[in-house]
Amino acid sequence: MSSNNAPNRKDFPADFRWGVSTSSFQIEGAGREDGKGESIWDRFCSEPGRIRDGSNGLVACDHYHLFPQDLDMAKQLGVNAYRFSIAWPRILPNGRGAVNEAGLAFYDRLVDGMLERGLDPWCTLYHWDLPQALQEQGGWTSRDTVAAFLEYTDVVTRRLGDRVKHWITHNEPWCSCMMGYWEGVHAPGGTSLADGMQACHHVLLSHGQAIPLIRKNSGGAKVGITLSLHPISAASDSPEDLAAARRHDGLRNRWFLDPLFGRGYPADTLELLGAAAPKVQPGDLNDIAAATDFLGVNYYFPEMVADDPQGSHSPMRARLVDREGVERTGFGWEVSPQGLVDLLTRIQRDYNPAVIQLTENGSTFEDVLTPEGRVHDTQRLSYLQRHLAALKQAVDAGVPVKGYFAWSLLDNFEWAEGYLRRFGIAYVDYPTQRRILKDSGLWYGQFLNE
Ligand code: IFM
Repeated sequence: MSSNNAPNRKDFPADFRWGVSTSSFQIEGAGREDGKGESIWDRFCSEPGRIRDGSNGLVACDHYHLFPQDLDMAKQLGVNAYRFSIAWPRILPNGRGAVNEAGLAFYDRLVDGMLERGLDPWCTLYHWDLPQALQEQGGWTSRDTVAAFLEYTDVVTRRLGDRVKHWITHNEPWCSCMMGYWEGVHAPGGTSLADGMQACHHVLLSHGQAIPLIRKNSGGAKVGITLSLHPISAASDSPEDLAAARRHDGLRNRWFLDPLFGRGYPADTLELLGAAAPKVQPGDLNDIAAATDFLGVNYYFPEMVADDPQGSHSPMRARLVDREGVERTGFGWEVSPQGLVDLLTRIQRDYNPAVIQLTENGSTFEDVLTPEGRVHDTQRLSYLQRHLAALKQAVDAGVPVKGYFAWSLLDNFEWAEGYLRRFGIAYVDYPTQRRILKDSGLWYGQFLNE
């Protein structure tokens, strides 16, 4: 099953963290159980045409009820860390105010289940399922949502902070804000650039302001944020394309990294945004730059861009160009293990974080369940092996990556694509909810148990 140049676990430092990654809305289901409130994704799914297969997250992988077997499977794989997220509307069904004890009790059970199995819980506070009640008041475009996030963070970290010692404030602000408030493809479906930028600012602010609170409630915890980042190249060596690549990098990567690392928003990007730039209050940038313990990086694919003088695709006057003749995933994303090396070395060179955690990496392909009950996902297996080899290359080059979390343990609800895209290393047969480790999952288990 394993190719000749597949890496070996022993090639990595002995204390390297090996995990799997999941998120609440994508797997939990139990959408209307035990007092859970409505989230923006519940609402988005109910709007015709938003989700490609017309599905929703009401049942998903039914992890809410089946989590013991999912944790068993993670343990059996041999991972030592399990990344999950909390559904804010389970805890505070109206976003603020009344706390739903049943929601907290579920995460008690989940976290205790991890600890019983020797899995270190890595908790993401926000993986996109904002309470709909807060959206009614503007969602992340409203500064009040920052205060609401702090209230929610306080409740969760006071309850779980004795057992959870790794916290991620936000997952991929680009997706929750830009795809959700500007590009209109994610909940809540907004289409205003200014709203997207304002939402981003509030998300980053809520991250920074949550850090001291988490540290207070969870003694000794390690805290960070996870960004979706892309290595970016120019479509040609022309000065125009090179400048477009730099501009695109400004919005895609530097917009998040610069303020988190204390440099404020990039001046070139701010200038191009013009009136769409966010409103920033005195002290905000200082809060956003709160010291963290690690930077979470999610890597999927590189981007190539060309000059777009009319700015018809982006305010950065850059348009995405498909590199020809390259391997692609089922989503059409370019497969580039070298992109991972390039990205990690660039982050180290330009920002020098003390610790990087690769909190997501994975691929979607058409999977076939054979009559014998196997899934021979050769392409995903190869993707995994080659990205681990690239990771080793980065570690050997001195990049301080300390952990890898495969996205995802299970096939799940892939947002606007519904259940059409399978990212799991375990196949989920949705009608029966049976889980079947794919060849990629079986190999990951072998690798981990070497
Ligand atoms: O499924 C998503 C996840 O929720 C966030 N990162 C990217 C994954 C694949 O698209």
